[in-house]
This record gives sequence, structure tokens and C-alpha cells, in this order.
Amino acid sequence: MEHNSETCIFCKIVRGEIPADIIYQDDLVMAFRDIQPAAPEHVLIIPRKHIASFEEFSGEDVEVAARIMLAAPKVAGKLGITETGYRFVFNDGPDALQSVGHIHGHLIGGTRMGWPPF
Ligand code: D5M
Repeated sequence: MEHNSETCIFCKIVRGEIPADIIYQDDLVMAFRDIQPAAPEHVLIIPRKHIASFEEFSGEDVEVAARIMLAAPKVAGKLGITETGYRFVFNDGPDALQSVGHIHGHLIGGTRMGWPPF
């Protein structure tokens, strides 16, 4: 698997080729505001490595997967929604309406949400 895709929009953000409102980053992950926010607070957390879907995670990506989860409370803290709570959602595949083929978690908050999401 390519670690970096020439055409992927999120790889372009990782490379700094297109701008993003970055909330958090480290050597393995990046978090930036979604350009089409679905809630008052909406941040995407992505691996720097081009991993298209959960199916593409391999054993060597364990630290990447953990770092994505560990970024969520850091992002929530920066957004000031630790106490009020938030949702951390991954859309994978057509039924989930995944539109960008670089896995990303949607961290959504700042409002009271409903469930189930359909
Ligand atoms: O979510 C893909 C999300 O990615 C969707 O909410 C819009 C967002 N998006 C697309 N392009 C950008 C850029 N350039 N910056 C920030 N956010 C972006 P999915 O779960 O795949 O439907």
C-alpha cells in the first residue's frame, strides 16, 4: 500500500498542499476542522499515512490506530467539549456514505445529538 497518495485530498492536507484549520497534530495523525460542519464543533482526525479504510489497517498500523483514538480527547479538550461530550464516528464504505477514501474519524459536538443516526 502507498503510504501517500498523489491525488487524495487528505494526503494533500498532510503534505501542506491545501490549507486546513489544524486543531492537533503529531508525527502519526492530524486533526482539522471539517469544511462542511455537521455540528457546531466538527473535526476530522486522520492518519498521516494513506489508509483508505479499516480493511487496510495492518499489524504495523497498531500505533497509528491507537494514536487516532488518543487524539480524540486531546481535540475535545481544545474544543472545550470534554464535559459536555461528543461523538467520534467513522464512515467506512458506501452504506456509511464515506466520501473521502482516507480513513477519518468525525469528532462532532457542541450540541445535543440524536440516536440512531438515520
Ligand atoms: O466525510 C468526508 C468529510 O470530509 C466531509 O464531511 C467533508 C470533509 N472534507 C472534504 N474535503 C475537505 C477539506 N479539504 N478540508 C476539510 N474537510 C474536508 P465522509 O465520512 O467521507 O463522508
